[in-house]
Amino acid sequence: MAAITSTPARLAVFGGILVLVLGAGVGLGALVGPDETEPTAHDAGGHDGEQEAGHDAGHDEGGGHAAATPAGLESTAGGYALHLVDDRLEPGEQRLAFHVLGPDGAPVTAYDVQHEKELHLIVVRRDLTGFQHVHPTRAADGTWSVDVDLTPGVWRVLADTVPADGAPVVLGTDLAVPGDFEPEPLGEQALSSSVDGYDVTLGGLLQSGTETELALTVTRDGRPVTDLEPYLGAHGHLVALRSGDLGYLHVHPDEDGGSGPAIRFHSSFPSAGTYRLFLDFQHGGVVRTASFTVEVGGTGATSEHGAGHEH
Ligand SMILES: [Cu+2]
Repeated sequence: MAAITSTPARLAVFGGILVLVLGAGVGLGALVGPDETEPTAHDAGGHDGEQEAGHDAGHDEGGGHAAATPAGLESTAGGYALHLVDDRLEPGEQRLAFHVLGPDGAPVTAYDVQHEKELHLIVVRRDLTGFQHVHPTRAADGTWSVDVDLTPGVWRVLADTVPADGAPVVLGTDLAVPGDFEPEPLGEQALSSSVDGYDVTLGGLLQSGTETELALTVTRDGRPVTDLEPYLGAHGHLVALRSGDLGYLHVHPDEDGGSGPAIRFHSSFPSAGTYRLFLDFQHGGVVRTASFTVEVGGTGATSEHGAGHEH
């Protein structure tokens, strides 16, 4: 501490701080994902751009603003549109067919690959039950199709994709399934979940407006599972949806992740509130999904303040 006396030493220190700040900015941009910062994604929708600007103006906390608006809230974004061939399907096992329409209105037939697939599709009922993360097949004419299992209610269909020559985009639209709808409550926060004899425990900071690391630890019969298998290029895939509007959060697996028992992810919760998390992991050649309801606290609140604010 006492060593910093000469001007060159101070300059060196300031230089070091500057590099650190710039480094943090680059890292955050990479984690948030290019679609949230890509100007072209907002050029096509002036409304979206204004919303983003409003968020930026209203929040002076550094780092959190980039994730203020979750993805998947719009059926048309960045010049692309999600179009269901039939937006009403009967309950049961059904073939869901759709197009991603490009700026020219024609189905997109060329995509970039992300996580080993051209398109990741989330199909979930609006009460956040019936979650399915599937990978449709594409016909040469750009028609995507996949088998899904439906129950009566309104469903959300979210397509996470990267059209070739375009920015990454997440498009969402509704699908109606007729019949007697029995809404299921989300339930209280639960940081552990059981599926097929596996127990998964969620750890990490559940606070909005900041980059947060989530760790999901998999055990079986009380023993850590250390031989999780790669699935789509990672040892687990996490999807987070906001209750109420089913806003879709970008969640990025830790590059250095091992084969368990802990799988680590980075994300930013855009607001306080209730979220549902879905973890896909593979073990013994089978992909399973563990799900969690979590309550996320407010921006910048201490845990004490947050608890008082929420209850
Ligand atoms: Cu996928």
